[in-house]
Amino acid sequence: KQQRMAWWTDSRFGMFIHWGLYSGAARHEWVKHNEALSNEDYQKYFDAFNPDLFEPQKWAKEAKAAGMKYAVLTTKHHEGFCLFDSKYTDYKAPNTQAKRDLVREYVNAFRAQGLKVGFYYSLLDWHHPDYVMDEIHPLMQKDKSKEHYDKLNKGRDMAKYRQYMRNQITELLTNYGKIDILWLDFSFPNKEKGKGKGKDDWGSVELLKLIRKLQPGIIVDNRLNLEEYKDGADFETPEQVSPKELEKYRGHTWETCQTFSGSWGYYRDENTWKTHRQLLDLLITSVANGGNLILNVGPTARGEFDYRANNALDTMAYWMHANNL
Ligand code: FUL
Repeated sequence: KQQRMAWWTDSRFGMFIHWGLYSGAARHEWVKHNEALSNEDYQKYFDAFNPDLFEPQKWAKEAKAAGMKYAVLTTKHHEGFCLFDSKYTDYKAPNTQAKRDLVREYVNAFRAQGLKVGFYYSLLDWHHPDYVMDEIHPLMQKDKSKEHYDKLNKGRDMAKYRQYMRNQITELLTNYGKIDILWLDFSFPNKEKGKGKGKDDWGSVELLKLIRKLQPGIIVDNRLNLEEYKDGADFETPEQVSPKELEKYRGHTWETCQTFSGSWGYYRDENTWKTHRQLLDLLITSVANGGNLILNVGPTARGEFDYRANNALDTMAYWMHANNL
């Protein structure tokens, strides 16, 4: 395992990319849940999705200049929309005005810059017809009664959804060459506490076996929450923690994921952007405590980085350059 992790530990800095239909809503990647939008409400973001400014080569160059050594892209986020060409769904980029597999272009562009390539894949799926709804499903907010859930879930079958995930993960880990990281998101560790779904709902153990078989060198995050299973996770994922809290992770293998502002998806009107000083502080503190930082960019639905993201990345690039890093 140590050998498998060597490049990752050495890299220290990566780029997270959250991109999907929610980028068009431009107000948080959880918008479907937060506003309890139905599939019909949400359809307009699919119809309007047209990434005419998508140039992944630009993204890759910016990542490289900022000193990042790897990237992780949301191939499918909780909304269920796939940026890749999957045989198992119509809810995918090739069926939008994009008319093509955007994951493939990302992979090619980042590899061409010598960066390692990772995939984020959401276990949650707010679109799949077999996905059994629960309290973190978007429709829950309207009516919390058991009767309502039973009605919604009639005919839904998690076994079929598990098969769908296995099929899609097989596609992702077969059709794009060597994939360096798989970032699965997310499972609740204590399902008994009554929240969300746990390892049996996802078929986590089986899923992980499949992943390791298809890509023996791949590095997998810890969000399957398989504590009892030794090979269950390669790194911990402290999310949006303060630089001070990072001290707690010393001695562990970890990557802190952080946003420029409060959300992961593009949120046009959000004004809580971290200062460049704060971003550098996060990077320095992560490295000083023996961990990685994966900094997130939420591109617009047209496929470009917001000017505030570009400015921040430029500052990081300048700082790297000034320090001969
Ligand atoms: C969380 C997700 O719910 C967020 O939307 C985001 O993807 C973050 C990295 O992980 O669990």
